[in-house]
Amino acid sequence: MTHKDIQVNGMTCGHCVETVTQAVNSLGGIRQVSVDLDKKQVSVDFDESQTDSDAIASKIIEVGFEVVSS
Ligand SMILES: [Cu+2]
Repeated sequence: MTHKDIQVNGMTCGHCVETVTQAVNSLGGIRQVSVDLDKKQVSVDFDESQTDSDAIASKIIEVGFEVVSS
């Protein structure tokens, strides 16, 4: 299991949190997703044999947010 904290710009409310959480959860191999709106941080636990941080970042970008660092 790998843990990754990803900095994401553009999340402003609970709806954004829900959108990002659902998008990341739609990928295979995701174990847990939590979003800290104040820190603009998306924390993900995932199985590195099924996905990677690039795929997660791409998914977040796909639903309309900016990944600052992953
Ligand atoms: Cu929002």
